[in-house]
Amino acid sequence: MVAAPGENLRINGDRLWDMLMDMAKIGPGIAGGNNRQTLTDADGEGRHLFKRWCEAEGMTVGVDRMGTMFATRAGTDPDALPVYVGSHLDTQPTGGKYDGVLGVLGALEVVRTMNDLGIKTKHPIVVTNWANEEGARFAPAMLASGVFAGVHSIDYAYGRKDPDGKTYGDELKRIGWLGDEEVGARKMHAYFEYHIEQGPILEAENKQIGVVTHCQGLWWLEFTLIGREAHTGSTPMNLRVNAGLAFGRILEMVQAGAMSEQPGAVGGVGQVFFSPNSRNVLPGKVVFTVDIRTPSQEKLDRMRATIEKQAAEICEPLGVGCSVEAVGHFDPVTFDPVLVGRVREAAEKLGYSHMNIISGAGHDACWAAKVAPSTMIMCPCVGGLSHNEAEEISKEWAAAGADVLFHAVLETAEI
Ligand code: HGY
Ligand code: MN
Ligand code: MN
Ligand code: MN
Repeated sequence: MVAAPGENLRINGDRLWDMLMDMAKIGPGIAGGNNRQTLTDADGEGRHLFKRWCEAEGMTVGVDRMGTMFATRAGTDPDALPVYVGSHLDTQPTGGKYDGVLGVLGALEVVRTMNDLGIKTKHPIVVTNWANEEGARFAPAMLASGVFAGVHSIDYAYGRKDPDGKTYGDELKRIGWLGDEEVGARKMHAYFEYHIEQGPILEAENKQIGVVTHCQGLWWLEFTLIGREAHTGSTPMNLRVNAGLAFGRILEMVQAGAMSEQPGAVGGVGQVFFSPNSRNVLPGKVVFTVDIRTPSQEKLDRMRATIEKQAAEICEPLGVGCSVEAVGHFDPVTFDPVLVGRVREAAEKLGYSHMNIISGAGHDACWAAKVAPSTMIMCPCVGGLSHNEAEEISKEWAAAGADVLFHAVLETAEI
C-alpha cells in the first residue's frame, strides 16, 4: 500500500517507546538512567543492537573512521543526495534514557513507518548515530560530527584522552567500531535532528513541539592552576600557595559573570580534578573546565575574555600559576529557515502545539549546519531535567515529535 503524506499519517508510538526501553537496558545507570559512555563496551553493545534493527529494515550500515554509523534506506533516485536524520547513542556517566537516543531511534521509527506504508522517497534516508556527542569521556563534545564538518582533524580526535589516559583512537579500535569510510566524504541534501529539550521551556509553556530556530554558542575553557602541595594542618595561612582557593574564587567569578549577562547567558563548572586529592594535602594542581553559553556572539566572546582576564587577576596575588586552553567551542548557530518552516508546517498540519525555541544544549546538528541545510525538532522533558538519570519524557511527547520528524523528512526527501 503506497500512502501519500496525508494529515493522518503517524509513526507507531508504542514501537518507538519499546525501542527506547530496549536500548535503555544496555549500559544501565544506578538510578534508572544510563551510563553508556562513548567507546565503552556498553556503547559497543548499543551499536550492535542499533545495527541489527537497521538491517532488519533492509538498511545498509556504513561506519566511518570516527566510528559514526550511517544506516541507509535507498531512494528511487540514486543520484539524489540523502536526507540525514540522526543524533547520538552515547550517554553521560549519569545520563538519561532519552538524550540523543530519542533522535536516533525516532529516525529509525520514521524509516519503519515508511516501510509499513510502502512509501518510497526520491532521496535516500540515512539514519545516523554520531560518535562521541557527549564529550563526557573524551572532550570536546560533538567530536565526530566536528571532524565530519572539518572543524577538527582526525589526528586531533584520535589523540583526545579520557581521565584514565586512554586515547579515542585506541578505544575505537578496542571496541571494534573503527570504520573504513573517510570522515566527511558523505554529502547531505539536508540534516534533521530530533532531541529532548533538556530545559524547562516547552513543558512550562505547555507546548508539544519545539521548532528550533537557533542553538546558543559555547566555550569550554580548561584551566590548570598550579599551587604548592603542603600539609593542611601545619602550614600557616600566610605561607600557603592555595590552588584550591583560587579555583573557588574563579568559580564564584564565573557565576557572577553569567548573572551579569542576563538574560540569556549561562556559566558554570561541571568537572574539577584536585591533585593529589588527599584530605590533608593542599592541592598542588587543580584542573577544571568552565562551560559558558549564550545565543549572543558578542556576549559569548566578551564572557570568555572577561573570565580569562579575571582568573589571572585572582591567581596572581595568591602566587598560583594559571594557564587556560579552549577545549570546546562553537559560535551561535542559525538553522536553515526552509527546514525550520517545514517543521512548523508539520506541527500545524498534525495539530500539535508548538513554539520557536533556541537550543540551550549543543548538538551534532550544530556542526551538520556547517556542511548542509540543517534543523532540529524538540519535545518537552519533565521538569526540564537532563544529564541526570531521572530524565523523563512521556510516550505521547516522544511520538508527537517523531510524527513531526516523519512529515518534515517526507517533505524534504520527496515522494
Ligand atoms: O554539552 C552539550 O550541550 C551536549 O549535551 N553535549
Ligand atoms: Mn544530546
Ligand atoms: Mn547530552
Ligand atoms: Mn568563535
